[in-house]
Amino acid sequence: MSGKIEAYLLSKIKLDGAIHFSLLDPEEVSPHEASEISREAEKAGTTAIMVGGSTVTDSKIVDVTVKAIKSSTKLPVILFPNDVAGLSRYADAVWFMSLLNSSDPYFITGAQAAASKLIKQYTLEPLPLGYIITGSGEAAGLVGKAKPIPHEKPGLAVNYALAAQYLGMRFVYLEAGSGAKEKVPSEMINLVKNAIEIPLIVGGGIKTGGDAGQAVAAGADAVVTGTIVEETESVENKISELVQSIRKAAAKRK
Ligand code: 1GP
Repeated sequence: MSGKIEAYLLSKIKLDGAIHFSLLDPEEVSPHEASEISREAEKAGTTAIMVGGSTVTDSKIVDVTVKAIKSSTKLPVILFPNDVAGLSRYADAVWFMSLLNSSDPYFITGAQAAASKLIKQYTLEPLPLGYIITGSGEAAGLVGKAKPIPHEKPGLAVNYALAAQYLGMRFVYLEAGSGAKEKVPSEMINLVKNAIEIPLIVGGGIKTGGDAGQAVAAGADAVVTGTIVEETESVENKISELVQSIRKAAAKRK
């Protein structure tokens, strides 16, 4: 059963061709910074704010961050949890994600079972997502005990992405890891996009409009950036650069 955040995301993808998500790590930005960044990100045309980090252990920090974001923007807040502690009742939705290429069942179905009642109680909209870690994987790969898919083996990513679709998941996320030096390669994005019918999200190491445009030209329906938004002087200018480049690349694809 799909809800209103999913409908909103799908309609924005239809309208703009491809979309941008701003990811904020509650352990890296203060609630005040999160609220300022989100305000500027909304002006610049980001579609939603994602909140999460690989090492969150206290949900209170997620609560205060989400509340701060909610006070400054009307954009939906979608949780991107590393574990049950990544949940907050103040968000709109949660990527209900399974790390498909983890070597530990906890990250495939265990954490999901542990979190499910809380998600219901908090009335968070679950967005079923197949999460696939590639390349260096960075902290997400280590924490999630992933066996990251080598960038030179794009066909393996297709196998997982198709499996995600056949399991009924409604989004696929190809993740190179936050701060990755090597982004998900275009060939991998392209092969996965051509194989699946559900929206494809790409993230990890994307820093410029050029990087984001390249991912969309290869087939990404959504691009996530985290680190660059935290590092940049002018969030509005940087996100605007990313969003414009994403829309341009999507328009060329049509
Ligand atoms: C991490 O894909 C996201 O989960 C974003 O990565 O921090 O490198 O933008 P960056």
